[in-house]
Amino acid sequence: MRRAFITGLAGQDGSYLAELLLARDYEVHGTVRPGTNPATSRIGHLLAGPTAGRVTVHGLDLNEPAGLRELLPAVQPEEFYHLAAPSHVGQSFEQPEAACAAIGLGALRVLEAVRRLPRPPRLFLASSSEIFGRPKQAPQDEETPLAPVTPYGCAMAFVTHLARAWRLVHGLFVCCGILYNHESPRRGEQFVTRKITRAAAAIKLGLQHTLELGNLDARRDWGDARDYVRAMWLMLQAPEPGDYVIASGQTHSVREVLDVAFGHLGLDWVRYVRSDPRLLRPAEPHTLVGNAARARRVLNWAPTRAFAELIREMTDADLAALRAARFVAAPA
Ligand code: F7E
Repeated sequence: MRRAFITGLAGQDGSYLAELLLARDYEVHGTVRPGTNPATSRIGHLLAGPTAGRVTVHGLDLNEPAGLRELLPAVQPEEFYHLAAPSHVGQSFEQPEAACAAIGLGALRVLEAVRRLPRPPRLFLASSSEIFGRPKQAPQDEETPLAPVTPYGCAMAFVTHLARAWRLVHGLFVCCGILYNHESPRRGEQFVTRKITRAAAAIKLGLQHTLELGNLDARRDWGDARDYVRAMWLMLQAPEPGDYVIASGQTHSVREVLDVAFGHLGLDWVRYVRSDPRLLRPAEPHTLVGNAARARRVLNWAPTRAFAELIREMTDADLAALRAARFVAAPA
């Protein structure tokens, strides 16, 4: 049985990746923030039933330098997926030092902990389209120069360079996934797609009356998180390590997310959405759209779910969850 290690096990990507690995007969170890209750997190369902004995959860603060170094020799994974990091770009403007330290030093510690093992596992590092910032070319690929414009993007550029250097200098099998936005019903509620799908559902049920948003004209290349974790796994199965852009290749605006989510529930979003200048960011990247040709060619990877279908699925999931919560909360 192969053994994999995932940092950020209870995140959107960590939980889907754990499902994928368990379905392929792996034993999965992973970290969650100390204080997280795994049973009520996104991996709760994996800790009960048939997969329970194959998942081990480690409460570990990755800002604590020695933690991973001490844990890894006992686990000895064959594959290591580093997914834990602050992921909100807007918040990285408010706390740039904390965000850059957690993202940059977090990845560096992983590289060093892995490198010092007697049999270093294959390593996946999550990078982001934010490294391209305001690129001169669209779509972007693995050769596009890095030009980040956000603290988050700068830190991810550092991670991307680290991966390239450690591969070259230390001969590590390390792959860097340059991931464009990826969403799902498990997306955190602070990200714009989920904020919108949840609000549409809450407004439909009369639980909410308005929705405050920032820049409605922002465009992103949005894909499905389940497709993106499959790409991570494929990268570590390839004969050679490398960097891969993982993207849908199409952009949509925040307005289009509103059209699909509210339209799916028969609502006109113009009646409910208010603009809140506090939600505008000091800088936005431009024309971020990815060319995943290398992943298609080398990994045989292709996205399976299109934008509108994904947003409708997220809206349905939020409607069902809110209905269930209301049913539980209501006295019999
Ligand atoms: O914003 C605009 C906002 O926070 C998307 C992370 O996974 O993808 C994600 O970062 C756009 C931006 O994602 C609101 O200004 C308008 O232009 O959903 P988001 P993001 O910043 O693109 C990249 C690839 C990552 O790597 C990150 O980890 O939507 N927007 N109004 C808003 N965004 C938010 N969050 N909230 C609003 O009210």
